[in-house]
Amino acid sequence: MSKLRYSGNPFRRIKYIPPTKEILENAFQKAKKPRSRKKRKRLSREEKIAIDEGDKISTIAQEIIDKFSNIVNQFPWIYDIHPFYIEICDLIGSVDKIKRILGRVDGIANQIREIEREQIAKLHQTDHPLDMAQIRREASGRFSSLVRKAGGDIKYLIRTVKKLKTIPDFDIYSPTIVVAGAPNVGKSSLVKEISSGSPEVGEYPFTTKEIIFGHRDFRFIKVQIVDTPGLLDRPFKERNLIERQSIASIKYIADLIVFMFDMSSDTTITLDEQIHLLEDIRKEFLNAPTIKVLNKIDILSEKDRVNAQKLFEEHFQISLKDKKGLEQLIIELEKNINQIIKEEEKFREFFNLTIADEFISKEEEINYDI
Ligand SMILES: Nc1nc2c(ncn2[C@@H]2O[C@H](COP(=O)(O)OP(=O)(O)O)[C@@H](O)[C@H]2O)c(=O)[nH]1
Ligand SMILES: [Mg+2]
Repeated sequence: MSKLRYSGNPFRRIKYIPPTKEILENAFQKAKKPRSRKKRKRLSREEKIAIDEGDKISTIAQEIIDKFSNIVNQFPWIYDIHPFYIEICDLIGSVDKIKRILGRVDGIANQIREIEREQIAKLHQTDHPLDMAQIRREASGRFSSLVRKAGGDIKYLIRTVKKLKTIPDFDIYSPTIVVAGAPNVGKSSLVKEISSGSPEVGEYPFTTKEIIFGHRDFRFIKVQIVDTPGLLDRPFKERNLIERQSIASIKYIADLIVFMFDMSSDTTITLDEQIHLLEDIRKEFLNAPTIKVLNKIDILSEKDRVNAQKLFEEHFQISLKDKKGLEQLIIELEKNINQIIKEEEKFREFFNLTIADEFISKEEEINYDI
């Protein structure tokens, strides 16, 4: 992927979309104020009135055109939006509908310009002040009905943008670790433990589900850590369309999956089901390597831990409660992140760097105090 213009949530750049009622009110209000009066002394009364009425028409037209153009210009250019945000945008509303609406809004601005021209031409064809006022009123009427026609469209934009802005600011040029596993295994605890600062809780606005974003600097690489409660914790076949689509959007940002197991009596789904869930996630997130983590070893018997060795093969055993095993896990995360940065073109291009191998193989010298 070539470099995109926006990092973070591209919809947050949209500052304000005024409702059509406000656009009209402001435009008419502005037209009430008299324009400059210079160089008018030698003109006849009729000529002055024609100029005034023409000014009013142009002021209203210009105000409406400015507002409509501003709406269109505030939207990020579709080719500059990361697929993660496109996918979510399609869940919240419809990317196609937004495109069509912006096209219509742009079209209306052009029509307003056209009406302005027509009505001003008419002004010059009469010498009667009453006719002139009538021509201006006719212009106002035509502007109003055109703008009102866009009312529903603009309302849709306002509503959709409000929701779009609640999506977290995700940095598309930072590698992302996604934490998955059954409910209650300790996903949120892990994100909290390994993030610096407190994770940001955002929303997937189309469901009641949230998305939790944390960050951690692995030396000079800023990594995002994501927890998606209620999304990556149940078998995929049980999901509805919206949840499946949400998972599809996460696929675009997941570079590394941490899958957590719980063998304690806390567990909400059986170990077999947890293993199935992992298989599901592996299938779904084909391009992201998975690191398996067994949590809560503080309340596991030695027998369980030995069993886990057989069951999960290569995996990490930790206790978030006792802060055990975290150093090794973090070293493994960093190793994987370095590898991903080296291999993934999107990061290589952005960082524009070649990480020297000797830099990567020095983990043992670093103090992983957390
Ligand atoms: N005994 C023990 N409890 C833990 C450990 N990690 C998390 N928990 C508890 O497990 C419960 C669920 O943790 P949470 O992080 O919310 O899990 P999530 O649902 O996967 O996000 C909480 O009550 C935690 O305090 C651990 O290492 N040992
Ligand atoms: Mg949680």
